[in-house]
Amino acid sequence: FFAQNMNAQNTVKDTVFKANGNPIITHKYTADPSALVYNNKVYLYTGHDEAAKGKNSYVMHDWLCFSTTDMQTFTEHPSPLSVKDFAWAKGDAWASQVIHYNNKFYWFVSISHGAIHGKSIGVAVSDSPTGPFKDAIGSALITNDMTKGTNISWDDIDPTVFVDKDGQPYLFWGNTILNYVKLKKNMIEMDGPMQTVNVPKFTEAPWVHQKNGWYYLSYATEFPEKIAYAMSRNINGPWEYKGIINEIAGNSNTNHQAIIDFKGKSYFVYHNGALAADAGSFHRSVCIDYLYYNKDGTIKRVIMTSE
Ligand code: FUB
Repeated sequence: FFAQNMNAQNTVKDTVFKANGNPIITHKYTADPSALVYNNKVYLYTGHDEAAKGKNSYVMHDWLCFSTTDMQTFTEHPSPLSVKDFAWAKGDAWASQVIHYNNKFYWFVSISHGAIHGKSIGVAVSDSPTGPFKDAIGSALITNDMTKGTNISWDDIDPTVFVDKDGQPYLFWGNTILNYVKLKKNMIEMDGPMQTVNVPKFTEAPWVHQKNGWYYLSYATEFPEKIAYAMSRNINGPWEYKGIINEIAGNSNTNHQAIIDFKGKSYFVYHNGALAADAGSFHRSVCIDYLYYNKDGTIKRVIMTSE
């Protein structure tokens, strides 16, 4: 299943590792992946595009969970979290991430607030990576009222949590403006002031990971979206922009990535609109390709594969 082809521009092509090829989930439309490595498994958490055929807007009611031991066969677990689990919210199960911390699993979600205009960040918690999850706060962690940096109602979306070497968790999130804040070790309260990160042409979908002493901040840039990234020696920056990781995701305007290492290999998890000819921006599908680093820590371009 595996072939690799590097060209002069330092790109990697033809990375194939799944029995059924990309997209990896074909019985449902899946979007906004996040991935968690835990106990020799990868847990893949996704959004769920349910718009009727031909409807050009997001219809997203719940989040999905899959696991794999080999990155080839993915097992779906019963839908572990939905908008209904947040009594204060009213809809829109947008991008999310699950993080393992102090023997609990915290699911940070983007969701529309029922009383406050705009999108918010909520948190659910479970003792198991597959749930059941329950609302950890009973209200939003971040609302549109707290961050008035833009005129848009969807600027408080796309949470990603990174735990630094000293155990300190950080929440990054945003659209147009990239915010971050320290979290208390209970994961459900802020521990200090909200700050912003200045990276070029930030649209949304931040993801923070660390490898070989470098911190990586990848994000969706421009619109239609590509995934770009910056590197730093410190979680608080300064972040140095390093370029594009992958191009516009075919016929999907959005792109949304997770980056993990598992069993000695690095993976780029993302979505595109490639499941059906008429799929596209509101009928997205999660894909996975290998990710390769250069000796200086920079990331080689991912060329999306369908194999
Ligand atoms: O899926 C809804 C929104 O589209 C997500 O929150 C963004 O990252 C973009 O993928």
